[in-house]
Amino acid sequence: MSQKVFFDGAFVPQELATVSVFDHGLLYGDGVFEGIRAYGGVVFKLEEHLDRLYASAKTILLDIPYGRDEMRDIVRRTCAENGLKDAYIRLVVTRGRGDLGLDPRKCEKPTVFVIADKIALYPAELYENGMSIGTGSTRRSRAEIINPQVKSLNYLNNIMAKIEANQRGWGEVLMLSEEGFVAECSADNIFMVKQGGLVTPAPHLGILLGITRQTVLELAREAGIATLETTFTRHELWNADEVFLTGSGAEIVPVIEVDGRPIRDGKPGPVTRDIIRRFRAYAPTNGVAI
Ligand code: PXG
Repeated sequence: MSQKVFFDGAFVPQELATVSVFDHGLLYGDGVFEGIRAYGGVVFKLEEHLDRLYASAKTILLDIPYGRDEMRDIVRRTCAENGLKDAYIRLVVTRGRGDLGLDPRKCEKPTVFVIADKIALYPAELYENGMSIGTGSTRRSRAEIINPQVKSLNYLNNIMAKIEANQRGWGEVLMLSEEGFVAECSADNIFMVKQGGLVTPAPHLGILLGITRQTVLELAREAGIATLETTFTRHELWNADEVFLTGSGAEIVPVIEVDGRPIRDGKPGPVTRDIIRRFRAYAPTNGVAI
């Protein structure tokens, strides 16, 4: 059965969900998106994803043609139309069809589409055994260039870094801030464990404020695990007790090696395992029912 995609106001078979070659999302990466998961019939943290979507759109002066209630409903219905209870949802709003100049005023109306599908980003084995990562030479851009807090369609910065990971055989790539501090990975936030507490780069370091990151910080605090958002270098990361990544697609992935340095004994650690366990128990209970 063909998958149904919400595309500009209707559910259409995926073959018919096609964007114009004049769409500025395609021509210029002019648009915003969200990657969301559903667990057991609950769209995880949908309100938080909608907050971020509308905030990203506001910053780039893009008027989303649906109100929040409509958008919430569209996401739920896209899962329902495809009979999905566990899903990976991609919500995209582009500037829409314009002419060949980059002026957004030429675009008639934003294009909106929502896809609900299944993905397993990484093999199950990786969550057990951990991942090796390394630092890319591509830095995260500062807010005045392309603001990492805006989840825009302009991902070339991250893709350039991901290409380095592919070339070097790393599962993910660490990206530093312009000043050389640990920032985040191409599609995930990063945490380290020091003396039993969690440490993660502070928002000002040029990171996307991940919803999984925020969830992990909250789960840790509830469990009495100390948390700190701060500035640190790779020296501190290489010498951490544990390292893990967080993201809607990746969920929580243990990291066992960074830049050829094994993290402690090179095996996923107990705090990471505990956080994964807490996250898996929490996720299906927190969000909006399909
Ligand atoms: N940093 C960046 C740069 C991201 O793109 C995250 C952190 C994690 O944020 P959330 O809110 O998901 O915890 C992201 C996530 C994917 C995928 O398939 C994920 C993202 C973008 C593209 C693909 O996992 N964003």
